[in-house]
Amino acid sequence: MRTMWSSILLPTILVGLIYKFARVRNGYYPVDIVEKLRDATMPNVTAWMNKKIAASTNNKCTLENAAVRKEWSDLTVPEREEYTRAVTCLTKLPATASKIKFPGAVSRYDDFVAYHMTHAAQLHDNIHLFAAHKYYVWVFEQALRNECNYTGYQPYMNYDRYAQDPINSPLFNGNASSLGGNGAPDPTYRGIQQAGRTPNIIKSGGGGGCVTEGPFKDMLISLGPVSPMAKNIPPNPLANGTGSNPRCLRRDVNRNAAMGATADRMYNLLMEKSIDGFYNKLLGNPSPKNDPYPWGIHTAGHYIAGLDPGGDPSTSPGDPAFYFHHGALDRLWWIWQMQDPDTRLNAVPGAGPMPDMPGMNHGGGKFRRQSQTDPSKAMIDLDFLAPPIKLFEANDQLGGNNGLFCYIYV
Ligand SMILES: *[C@@H]1O[C@H](CO)[C@@H](O)[C@H](O)[C@H]1NC(C)=O
Ligand SMILES: *[C@@H]1O[C@H](CO)[C@@H](O)[C@H](O)[C@H]1NC(C)=O
Ligand SMILES: *[C@@H]1O[C@H](CO)[C@@H](O)[C@H](O)[C@H]1NC(C)=O
Ligand SMILES: *[C@@H]1O[C@H](CO)[C@@H](O)[C@H](O)[C@H]1NC(C)=O
Ligand SMILES: [Cu+2]
Repeated sequence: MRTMWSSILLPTILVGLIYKFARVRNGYYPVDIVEKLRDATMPNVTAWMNKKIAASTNNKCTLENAAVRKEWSDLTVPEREEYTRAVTCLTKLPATASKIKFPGAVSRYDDFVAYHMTHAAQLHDNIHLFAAHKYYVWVFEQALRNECNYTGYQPYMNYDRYAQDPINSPLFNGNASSLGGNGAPDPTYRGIQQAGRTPNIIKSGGGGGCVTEGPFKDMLISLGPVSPMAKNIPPNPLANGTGSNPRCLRRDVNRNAAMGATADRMYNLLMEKSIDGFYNKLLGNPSPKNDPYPWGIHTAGHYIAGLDPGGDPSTSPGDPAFYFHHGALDRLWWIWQMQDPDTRLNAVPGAGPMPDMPGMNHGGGKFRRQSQTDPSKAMIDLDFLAPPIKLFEANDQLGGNNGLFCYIYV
């Protein structure tokens, strides 16, 4: 059956794929081992999609009509500027979050920070880390497109392209088509402690103060901090961090962090056979030995542009770089899943009882208890950002959520 469908559908799929693969790669960067693996995985993706189409479970999503999320440097300069303009637009639209619960939420952009800062524990538990962030980034992408007329899709960062010299990269060189530059030097900022690792600190990259260049130099940070990463960040007037605390975007663009996410490390992660292995290695558990940058890719990616709010686990989406990092993790998860979609699509890390997203009344208590033993019953609750969906809907970016999820990474 599968072979028959493959051969029947091949011509149309090929037309689609040729179109998709006609991506403009930035020739400055050599093709890396993860890009090669992704390309080598595409026939498996095609075969799997053909099977879904044959079974009518693709919800109208095909490789031809899928959105394409691209790497930042592969976008043209006008495309990069369109993206940062759309983000700035969200920072100018009014917040929809409750003024009582989040008096410091000023803008539509802040809505996402407000949600993340109050759901950080659940967003990052073993069952939700991948799927809830997938949904969250997708909802952000929808806001850019639907509320700010952005015509592209959420870009991701290929850490490997920037690891050696992030400050002079198209992502953080501070020019008009970057995400802004490093923060001004703050000698009081020493870096991020990494308990239990050797070395046990991601040393400062020399920044730490306000971002002074690029499209986000005037960005108003208001929510937080919850876990201040440096001494000179003013405390929030409310204990829970939701009060109004207007201040600048502070950054430490950091090579020491970025070097923990090079292509060899990503590839090594992708070679993990089990979802637990993939999850633990992503988080750097156990800490790699004899590695000068033993952070794990999740931590490395957050501290490429750490500080305030980028380095604060609760309010990190307040730095636009967050969406590039979580897009990148989503891409790695997808490449990992697609090595063997039949068994990996709905693989969920963590054996035994699973946590669930508290404060979630949508399914009722009974529903919640079931989800603790059966991940197929678990939900993702984005509260005021978007309707709740089943966890497994977000595991599938090619047809999940009634086909609303339909995108690939190139
Ligand atoms: C934060 O604390 C303030 C003051 O106690 C409270 O009014 C507000 O509802 C809290 N916000 C959240 C999201 O819990
Ligand atoms: C988006 O485009 C529509 C239609 O042209 C326009 O009415 C609206 O003001 C635009 N929104 C923004 C935020 O620019
Ligand atoms: C900003 O940097 C990028 C990447 O190096 C470059 O392509 C672009 O032309 C620069 N833009 C300006 C205005 O200097
Ligand atoms: C493609 O799928 C086959 C069969 O599941 C698997 O053995 C192979 O490793 C996959 N290749 C890639 C590059 O994902
Ligand atoms: Cu998060």
